[in-house]
Amino acid sequence: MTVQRFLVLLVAGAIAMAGLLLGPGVTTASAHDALVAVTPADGGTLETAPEQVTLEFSGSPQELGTRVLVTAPDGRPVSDGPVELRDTTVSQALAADLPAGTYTVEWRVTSADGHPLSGTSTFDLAGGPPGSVAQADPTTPSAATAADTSGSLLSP
Ligand SMILES: [Cu+2]
Repeated sequence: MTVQRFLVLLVAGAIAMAGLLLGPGVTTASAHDALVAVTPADGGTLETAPEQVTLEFSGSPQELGTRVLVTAPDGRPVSDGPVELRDTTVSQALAADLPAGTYTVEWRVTSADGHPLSGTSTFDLAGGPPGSVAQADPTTPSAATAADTSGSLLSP
């Protein structure tokens, strides 16, 4: 047992040394788990509302300290229920009836080595119900008003 543990530490030390030799970027990547993918993708646009947000990591995060906060365009939190951890995947269910607009995903997980990781991503939900396509251009009325105002100022 003791010898095994010593060997593990020796190997871990060798890996750490290799990381130092290869540069700080590589050291960070090998020391902590990292976010591999987020669904919906950061900056992506969806036609239909997602039922959940899923984060995929390079290792298995710990449950303690792991949370995913999803915020609607109006600032209202839409996370529904507790976060779920399954192997290297963290998923957060979302409320139904999500309005169109930009959503923010703020996540924080405890990586397998105990270090906290966090990040933010966004996604856009297009649309509204079919048929409610174009809204009136808000610049047209104000431009007309400005023209009217300048016209009345110029007239004697
Ligand atoms: Cu770490």
